[in-house]
Amino acid sequence: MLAELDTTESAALADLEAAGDAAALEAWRIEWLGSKGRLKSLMGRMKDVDPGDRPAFGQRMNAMKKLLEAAFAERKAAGDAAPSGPAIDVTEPGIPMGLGQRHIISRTIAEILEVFARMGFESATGPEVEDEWHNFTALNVPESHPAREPIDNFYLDGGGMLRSQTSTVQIRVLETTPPPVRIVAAGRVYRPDTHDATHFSMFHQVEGLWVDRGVTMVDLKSALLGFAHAYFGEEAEVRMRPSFFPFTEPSAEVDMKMRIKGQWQWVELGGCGLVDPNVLTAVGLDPEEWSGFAFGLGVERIAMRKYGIADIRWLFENDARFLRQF
Ligand code: FA5
Repeated sequence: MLAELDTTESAALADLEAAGDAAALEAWRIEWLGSKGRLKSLMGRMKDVDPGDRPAFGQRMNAMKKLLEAAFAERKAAGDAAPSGPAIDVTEPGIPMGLGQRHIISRTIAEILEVFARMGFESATGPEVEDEWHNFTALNVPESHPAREPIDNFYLDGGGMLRSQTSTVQIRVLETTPPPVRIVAAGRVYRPDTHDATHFSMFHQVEGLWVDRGVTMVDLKSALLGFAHAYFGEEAEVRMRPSFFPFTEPSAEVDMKMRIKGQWQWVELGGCGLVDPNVLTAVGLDPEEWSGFAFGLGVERIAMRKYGIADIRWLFENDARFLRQF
């Protein structure tokens, strides 16, 4: 008889487990714990039990009743917390997974590097956390130069700085690679500029450097023109305006004529020039033997012109609706 109670208890628990909703739970309570339920009728069989076994039977029945009541209370509490009905409708269509894509700036960089690769420029990189030697001193920017002012740079506690230009890579490459070198280096640079439609405090530049024997302004202009034609179309033009950079002599601003909303306009893209003899000397090269050109272009400006983006800030707001267009 006691063994039979074990089987009954297991059956009751299995039934409780199978009760799938509130109505089934209530039906289970009535069937097992109700006033005319199965536990009550089992108690009624006490008279059939040997008088000596009755205390043990009574104790077992009480234990089973407590257990089933506790199990029921637990299930009911869980059911009250959960929403009624099945938790998920497996027949509903799922949420479509959007396919990601490269950011427009990453794509623009890849496109620019590819054009220069076809002109024989290898891709080089340098660190974004730099020292003042690579960002300024070796680039012929003296200690007293205003470009080194703390207000115009992100200096780091404990020394070093976030590079303010990719010209650092010119030095890094020339320090480790004997000429001739012909490289392009793309990457992030940082300046505490106030954000507006054309300025951001983090942006990207593409640096170009060719050091060889007998490199002239003609080579510089034809490399930039070659890029402009390949990237913006055969009608694109390049113009140089005299300018000043400590690390090039002569120096120029480079403009490209581009079609913007159907109108051809001159757009400034960056700086360029022939590598200053002091820079060659700083990296241990003889300026009588070697010469070179360098340029540094703003990637955002190129992307904005190419894709008709009016405000640089839109590029970095991470609004997928905007970025998905490109
Ligand atoms: C330079 O950074 C020089 N290193 C370029 C150079 C390289 C000259 C090699 C000679 C030889 P500049 O500060 O003008 O130059 O910046 C170059 C380009 O970066 C600008 O023409 C512009 O396109 C872009 N740029 C500069 N500041 C910002 C900014 N805050 N936000 C977005 N683009 C910027």
